[in-house]
Amino acid sequence: MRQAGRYLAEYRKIRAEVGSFLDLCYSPEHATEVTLQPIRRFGFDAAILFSDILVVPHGLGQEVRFVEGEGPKLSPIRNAAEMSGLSLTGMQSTSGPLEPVYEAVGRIREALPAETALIGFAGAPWTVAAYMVEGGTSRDFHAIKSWALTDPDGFGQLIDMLVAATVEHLSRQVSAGADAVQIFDSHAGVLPDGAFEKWIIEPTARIVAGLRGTHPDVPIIGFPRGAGLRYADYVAKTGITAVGLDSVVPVTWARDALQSKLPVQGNLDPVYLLAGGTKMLDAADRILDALGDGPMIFNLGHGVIKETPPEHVTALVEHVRARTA
Ligand code: 1CP
Repeated sequence: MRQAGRYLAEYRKIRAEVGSFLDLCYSPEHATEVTLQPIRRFGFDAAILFSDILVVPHGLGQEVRFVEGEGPKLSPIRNAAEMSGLSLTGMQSTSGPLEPVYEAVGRIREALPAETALIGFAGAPWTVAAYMVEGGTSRDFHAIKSWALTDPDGFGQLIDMLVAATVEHLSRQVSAGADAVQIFDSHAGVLPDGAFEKWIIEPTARIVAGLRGTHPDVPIIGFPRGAGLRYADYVAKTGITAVGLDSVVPVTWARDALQSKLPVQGNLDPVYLLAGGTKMLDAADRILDALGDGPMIFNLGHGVIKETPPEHVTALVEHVRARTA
């Protein structure tokens, strides 16, 4: 969960040298370096590719910028007619705009120790569409929800395009050396009941099936953040290999309803990592007490907060390693 990033001085140094965030994502040399930094410092079991979910809209032809201190800015697409500037051609070509990302994957796999897994990733269609339709980060998701709930056929065209682009994007990462992939549906929790199946579960199931067509055995981790009780349906119907738990899912429920079926990942609230000390270690213990006897990947429930002292990460890793040795 954002193991690379601004909480690390070595990241800030590279970021300042390269300039813009997207330039960093598209520089194989520098993206490789910042992916390896947390592995060198903390010795995690897996690295996650340094990239962003918004390279896909960029690959489809939408204007994407990252404004310092404000986050992503996109030229919003609010109806099917406004999709005319988008095309799958770049994503499907072997000389498209995302080639530097796949080159980085190959370089990272080569540089990592054999026992360290490399995780590739993409945003799920709903979450990526949220940025494409809202034009950036949103608080209430009114624009995308209005389009999806009132014009499902038109909105479905955008989702269909994102399903195809995501299968391509993940498949290329696996071909280049990713050992597993994660599908981030960070905004899955904002849909009303009834729409979750159509815009979260179905597109994810199609991506899983599509990726299994080219890479039958690659582990696929799904992360439907905020899904609540609908986690159970998501696990039953998407075909994912493992599921990422957000920080609000009760761990004993997750153990009984989910971990009995597949490995779970999560779910320490990043605020504990920011706080450090015994509060952090106690919170980690509660997760390990509930989930430690079944298949699990210890992780955060969301991204590392930028003010987090790196020493807290070191202390957490030592604690979890000692308990699971
Ligand atoms: O200026 C900087 O250096 C940018 C901060 C940053 C970083 C480090 C952004 C901007 N993206 C990233 C990298 C990133 N993004 C990774 C890298 C790998 C790692 O974990 O080390 C990953 C997996 C993502 C995925 C991502 N991007 C998600 C899904 C996961 C999540 O956090 O929910 C989302 C929603 C984004 C969009 C995004 N990227 C960046 C920003 C500021 C945002 C908007 C976030 C929001 O709307 O709140």
